[in-house]
Amino acid sequence: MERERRARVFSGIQPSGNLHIGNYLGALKNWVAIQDDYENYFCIVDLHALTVPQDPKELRRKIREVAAIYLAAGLDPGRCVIFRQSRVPAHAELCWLLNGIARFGELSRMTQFKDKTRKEGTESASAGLFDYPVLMAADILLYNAQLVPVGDDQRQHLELTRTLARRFNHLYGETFVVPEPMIMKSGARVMALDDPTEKMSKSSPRPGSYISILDEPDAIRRKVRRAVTDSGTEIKASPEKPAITNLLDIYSATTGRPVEEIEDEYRGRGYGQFKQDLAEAIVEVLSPVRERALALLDDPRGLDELLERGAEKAREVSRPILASAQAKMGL
Ligand code: AQP
Repeated sequence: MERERRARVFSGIQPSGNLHIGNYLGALKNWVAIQDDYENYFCIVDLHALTVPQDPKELRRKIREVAAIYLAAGLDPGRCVIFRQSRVPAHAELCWLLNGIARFGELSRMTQFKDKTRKEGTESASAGLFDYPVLMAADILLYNAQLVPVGDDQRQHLELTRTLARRFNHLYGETFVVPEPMIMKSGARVMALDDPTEKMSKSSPRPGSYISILDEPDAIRRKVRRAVTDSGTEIKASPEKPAITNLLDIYSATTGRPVEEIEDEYRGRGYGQFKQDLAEAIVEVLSPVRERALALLDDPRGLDELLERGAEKAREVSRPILASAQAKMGL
């Protein structure tokens, strides 16, 4: 397939905490797998991270850490464009244009906003957190991406992106490609280890709720051992057993083995052995990523330069698309 004819892919991760196994299985692993099939733009969405308070020094450090994890997980800058969102001002500019057509009502229905404001209430939430999905729409539409590989948690945001693209095209004439989600079956929704009704989240204040990609092997073993389980001893996925279902899903996504096969293997055996084997499977996958990432972090300037090269390319590709939207709107 010629490079020009490949469909374009856009996706990103916020540098807002410790990247975890959910980000790996729901996003990164899939990005690596499709690298040769598409024209890929993988972004570190640092503007999105500002929608909740960040310590500036820590944010700077996290941005490099995410870049190192992208590379360590197997993204190849020769085959994809890796860059920081804030180094391409067109993201914020297109977000503002789309704010003119996005509706308060539709943003109010976004479950991520509701989840993230459940504890503190909406009064103190930033306007940015409310507007997060519009910036995400800008990220994607700015590259006329046809496909967006994301975890299941982002499905609703992607639907809004599609709505905004269609609305813009209808109001101002054909401008944006309406993107399709690309959601893999396995690993698409990894739940918290200490509460399987909650999504595993990197900004969680409870480190025991997630397995970080940079966790040491012993920390991984400890977290898996302490992961909550359901009543009974049967190792079987079912809606009544959300905790064991989550662990089975993680096992399956980590090893590539179907859930049923794993259930068969552990039939009649207790949680103890299952958890021990699951922990080893996770260590086997994450340890090499961790080691490569730590080595890459020894060269911060190299990481910065790589991100800057990516941003140059992203600016070049997105500039005419932003210009077209501006012109259509009368600017
Ligand atoms: N628990 C998850 N299971 C599967 N996929 C997940 N993703 C996130 N959590 C899970 C996928 O990772 C990508 C990056 O997500 P993000 O950083 O843009 O924001 P998020 O979805 O809000 O992720 P987190 O970890 O929950 O971060 P915080 O706590 O900072 O908000 C996306 O493709 C997402 O689907």
